[in-house]
Order: sequence, then structure tokens, then C-alpha cells
Amino acid sequence: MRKNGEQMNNSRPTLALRGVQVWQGLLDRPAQEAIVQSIRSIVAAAPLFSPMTPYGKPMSVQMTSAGRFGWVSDRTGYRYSEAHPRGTAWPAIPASILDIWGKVSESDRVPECCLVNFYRESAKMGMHQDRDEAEFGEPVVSVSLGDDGLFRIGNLTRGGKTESIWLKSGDVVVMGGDARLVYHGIDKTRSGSSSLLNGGGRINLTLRVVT
Ligand code: MD6
Ligand code: FE
Repeated sequence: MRKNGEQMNNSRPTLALRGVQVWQGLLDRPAQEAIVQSIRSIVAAAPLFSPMTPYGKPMSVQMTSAGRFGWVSDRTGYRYSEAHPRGTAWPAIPASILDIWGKVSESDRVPECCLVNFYRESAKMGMHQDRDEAEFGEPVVSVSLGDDGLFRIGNLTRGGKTESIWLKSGDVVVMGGDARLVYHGIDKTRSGSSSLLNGGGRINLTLRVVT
């Protein structure tokens, strides 16, 4: 929990869906452009790769990370790693991205991983829980940039009724508290819906405390 006087924030999420907070339009266009610039330097130091699922099929989303830990996936499974698949350390999480965590997370920890997901046309992400972290008391914060993405929110167990929302460029999602372990995924993106990224596509950043 936040200590008195630390990082006070008087804004509020615009929407809550099954306990998942959505801060629509939290980042204006200049803020989005600045973050895209910092993602370019992350990708220069730690190139995007297509993780292999344990089933031997590449994911449709390309990934890289910043921070002490990055998320990797290969035939031995999914895990956090202190090295990029090519063997190098991950770059630091840029301050402009850490600032978003400070605004919305209500945490006094610092994120140790910023996972960068890049969706080209027709990429999607199946329903999953984020449960490779040690501390489920800490939220996961996500930032959407570029094309709209159809975000589906389910339940604490697989299956059942779901609700969906289009996430737009500049929207921030906080998955914490009772909603920390809900199943969620991206069904599709709306190609050409944003002019933010040269060449189109969608970027989603997820900030996590890992240890
Ligand atoms: C995406 N997001 O928006 C995928 N996970 O592309 C996630 O998987 C996610 O948005 C945890 C918390 C928030 C998220
Ligand atoms: Fe997730």
C-alpha cells in the first residue's frame, strides 16, 4: 500500500470491468509518441523475437522486455529470465514508462519487468492468467499503443462468460486485487485504426513486479 503523501494521485479509472480498472485516454498523443521513442531504444538493445510455445508453435505476437527480468518462452516452458534469448541483459525500463506505474498502481514497489508485445495484423493472444510472478499482491499494469485491440476478460478459472472492451492507444489497464488472476486475452486488433506507429500494428506494455 502507498505510504502517506507518496505519489498522490487524484485521477480515477474511467471504467471497471470485473474488477479490472481501465484508465481510458490516460496518455495524450505527445505522451504516446514519447513512449514509442523509448520503445524504439528498447528494441534496438533487445530485438523483438517470436517466442515458441511449449507445443512447438511460434506465438503470433512478437516480444521483448526491459528491466531486470524479461519474459521468455521456449520448449522448456514459459519463465522470467535475466537474459534475452541472444544472451544479453535487458535494457532498463525508461522513466516515462515507470511514471505510469507511479500514477496508477498504488504500489510502493518498482516494476522489475516491462514486457513489450507487438501485434502485427492478425496477431492475437489467447486467454491466459499472469501467474509467473512471486507476489500476486502486486498489480500488473498495461499500456496500449497504436491500433485498437479487443480485450476479453473472463473469470478466475478458465471458461465461463466473458466481457470484452476495445482498448485504444493511450489506454492503461490495471489488473490488481481480486482481479489480479482473472483470465484475459486479445481476440483481434483493428488494423489501420491508429496512426501512432509507422507501419501500423499494436504495442502492449505490461509492467510487473516479479520477485
Ligand atoms: C494485451 N495484455 O493487451 C495483453 N496482462 O495485448 C495482457 O495480457 C495483460 O493487459 C495483464 C494485465 C493487463 C494486461
Ligand atoms: Fe496478461
